[in-house]
Amino acid sequence: MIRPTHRFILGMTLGFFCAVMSVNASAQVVCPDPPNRVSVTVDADVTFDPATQLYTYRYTARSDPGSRQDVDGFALDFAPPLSDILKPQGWSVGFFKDRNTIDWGATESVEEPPDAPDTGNIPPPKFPIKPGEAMSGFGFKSPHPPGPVNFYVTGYTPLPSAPSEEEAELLLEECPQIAGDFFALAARGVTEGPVSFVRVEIDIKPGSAPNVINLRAKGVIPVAILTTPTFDATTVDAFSVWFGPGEAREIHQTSHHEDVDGDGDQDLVLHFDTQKAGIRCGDTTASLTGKTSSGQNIQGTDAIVTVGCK
Ligand SMILES: [Ca+2]
Ligand SMILES: [Ca+2]
Ligand SMILES: [Ca+2]
Repeated sequence: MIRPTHRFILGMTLGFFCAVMSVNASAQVVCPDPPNRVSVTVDADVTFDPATQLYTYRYTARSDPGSRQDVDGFALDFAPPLSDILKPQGWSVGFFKDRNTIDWGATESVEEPPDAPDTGNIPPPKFPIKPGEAMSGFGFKSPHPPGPVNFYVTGYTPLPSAPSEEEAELLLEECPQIAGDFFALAARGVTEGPVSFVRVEIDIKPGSAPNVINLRAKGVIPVAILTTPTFDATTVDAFSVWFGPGEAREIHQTSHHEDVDGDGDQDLVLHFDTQKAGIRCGDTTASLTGKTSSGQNIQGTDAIVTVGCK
């Protein structure tokens, strides 16, 4: 299958270089919307079968009535392996090569009449998720229990056709927001999916609650990993830790031990660049992922309140 990124770039390439019926050959650039003008929630239904020791995950993606595009892509992070993968009618499924993300795409297109003009665009998907509608039929089985995972959605965007290579280049120059990495372009959220992490307790901004994150601030966000009767936070490898959707690294590539919650044991304190953490307006949680010195994956989540939004 073709991943959304590739679908998108393919659309652009075709749009640029195919002969087009253009009535407006002026160099005026009108930027198309990036493929993320969608607001989607994803409900997970998870059941466990003791006989097979497998969890069955079923997803329903619901596009808000205010979405401005039809949803044509849905991707989800997971801990491998997956089996018995399901897809809705007219959708195909694939995986990103360099990360554990499964990717469904509404790849079946509407049939266009044979005499339709060639605009160079990929025809619209036949079975998208339209604004205000929901789609089920995404699913798989996994040996791993549910935990919070990121999902990513894309919207269908017809691209303008450029009558010449120069104007195509101008379009890319003027509209950098329409091309790029799938994970940077896609809208995203958090749902339940298979995780193989040990859950750890974290405290964003130790000593303060609620954890107000000013997204305009150029500062750092302190995050403590707490030591509990079952987890020794001082075993965490600070170099392995990343925080937030932007996967920020510890700003000093170091950490210090401190009893931040005053319960007598040493916790681990890390600092992350606010801007690099990639937290977005309206996010209500932020997560931290890393490894212990013995290689065990860990993940922790804490509540946040965002301010400094436009
Ligand atoms: Ca706090
Ligand atoms: Ca403790
Ligand atoms: Ca402590």
